[in-house]
Amino acid sequence: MDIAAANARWSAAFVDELVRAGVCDACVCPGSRSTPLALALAQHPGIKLWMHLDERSASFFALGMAKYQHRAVALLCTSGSAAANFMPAVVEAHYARVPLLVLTADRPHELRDTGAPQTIDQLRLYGAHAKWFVEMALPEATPQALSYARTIACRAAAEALAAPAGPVHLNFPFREPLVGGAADARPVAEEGAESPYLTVDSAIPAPPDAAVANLAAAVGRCRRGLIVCGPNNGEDYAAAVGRLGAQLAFPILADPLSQVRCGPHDRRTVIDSYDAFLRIDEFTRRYAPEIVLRFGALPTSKPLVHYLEGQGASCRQVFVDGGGGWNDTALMPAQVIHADPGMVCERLGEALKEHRAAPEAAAWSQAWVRIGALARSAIAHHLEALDIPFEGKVFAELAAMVPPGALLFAGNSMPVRDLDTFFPGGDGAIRFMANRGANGIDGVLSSALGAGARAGGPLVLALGDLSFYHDSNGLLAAKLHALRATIVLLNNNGGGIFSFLPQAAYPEHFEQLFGTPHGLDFSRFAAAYGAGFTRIATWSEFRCAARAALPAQGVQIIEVPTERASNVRLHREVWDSVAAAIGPALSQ
Ligand SMILES: Cc1ncc(C[n+]2csc(CCOP(=O)(O)OP(=O)(O)O)c2C)c(N)n1
Ligand SMILES: [Mg+2]
Repeated sequence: MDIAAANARWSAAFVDELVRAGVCDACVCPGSRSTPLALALAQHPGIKLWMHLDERSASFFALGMAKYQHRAVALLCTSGSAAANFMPAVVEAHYARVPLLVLTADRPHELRDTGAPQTIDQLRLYGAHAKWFVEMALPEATPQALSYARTIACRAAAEALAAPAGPVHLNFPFREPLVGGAADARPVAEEGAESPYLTVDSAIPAPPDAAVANLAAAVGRCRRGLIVCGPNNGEDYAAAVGRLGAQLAFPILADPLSQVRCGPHDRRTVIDSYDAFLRIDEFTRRYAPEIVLRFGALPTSKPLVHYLEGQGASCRQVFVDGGGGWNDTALMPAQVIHADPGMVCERLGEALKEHRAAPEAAAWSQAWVRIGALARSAIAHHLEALDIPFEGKVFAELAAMVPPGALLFAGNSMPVRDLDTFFPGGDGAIRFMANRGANGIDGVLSSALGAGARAGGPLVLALGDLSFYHDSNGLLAAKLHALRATIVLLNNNGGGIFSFLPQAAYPEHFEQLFGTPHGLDFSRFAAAYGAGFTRIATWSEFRCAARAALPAQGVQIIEVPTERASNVRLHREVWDSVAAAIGPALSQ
């Protein structure tokens, strides 16, 4: 048997079928064992190849790209520890429901557990984090074997995309010779028809009629209803939920990552400043909901999560999840509806067509909207008067500058929280992203660059210094693939979030264990990767740098130097200003 030809033919059939199933991007890392698949991906005209030198960065790049496009992206590496480097991104893809097609090359079975080089146990390497695992057969060029390769390609793409989307792992053993069959490695379209070898149709379910009727009855009686929109990747239900909130007089507490806070949809009851005013005990005592309709993942805001967890059993909490998941940490009696969120909003709206919000319900909603506006304007006034660098103000400044159609990616730790607190709602359709599946500070740069590589508008990434350092290897992708990005580096020389936590009260080992100052000079990273670099000292310098960076070519890094201890004080001053502004409204 001609092994080289079988490897090439098998890989070409598999890749050809991936393309028919809708895959058009592949992130590939170098190595020998993966050669047949790498060649097939490089030679297929339907595949855009994104070459990466570091598997961890490659996998996060693929994750960001797949997440932005709601489309499966293929990811390939050689055998051994290369495959293990995909683990953090696979974990994030699992929890964030991102369709990743992870292809790992492996030694053939006779070379496993024999001391052969670059050989580890790759079977079910990602454990329960992969939705589906297949140990592929050894390549053969028989019609039946090629049908098998095509079938697996179609099934894998469909499985990765089916709700809840997630990573699929296919392990490919290859025998040598790995090259030499190239003549047969061209796309083998002639072996199949134009359409995919097999199609898989799956859909997110519509809500059961009984659940809608039951909920409509409860909502119809309710005078104090609330909608909470947690992180959700895509604006699929923003219009429907906006309409429902206005119709029912239910305030909508919209996490920026829900895609409901900003956009041209009905935002009359959308509240964007809850993170600041739900810290006020007097407010949370007086404003207790009877029903909460919850969409998306757990909200970013801690005060919001505490508020929801603090509601007693008299509050009916209803979770809507199109992916069949579970997004509740409160362990309270609740109702879960596994159905399409947009459809739930629409069906509920239809069922309550004749319903007119009671005066008490309208007053409840107006009070939330008024207090939300008071909080937002208190924040704006406070920030206006602040002329020193402050991490929160970066997001208010960006809100005034990023154009509709932009992608704003926030790093974990404080950036994503500051985005929540300081980025006001608006008409401009801005896509917000963050890695909130596992909340890691790894892979942020690469995920943003991967998403930005396929985004129509400019990419703005705001992240902390440790997150930047953690994935600085990811910058190479921008150089290799001529990507554009504005990176706002919030440099507080360590982990700023820990200064907000109880650990800060124990100074003896605080800096060593939590603050972790490093003293890195980030301009050197920029120079190494050919990125522009500006360190700002004033807000006018920030605006000037951001204005220049947004339309510029390449990567432009704007460093905002801040200080961890004063950052906590500045945040608390904002919250105090909000409490002072809202106090009179609460005592009325
Ligand atoms: C991979 C990973 N390691 C460790 C953590 C724990 N962690 C959470 S926030 C944080 C500090 C992040 O620092 P930075 O990116 O500078 O943001 P800042 O806290 O200063 O806003 C750490 C280490 C994590 N979330 N992910
Ligand atoms: Mg930091």
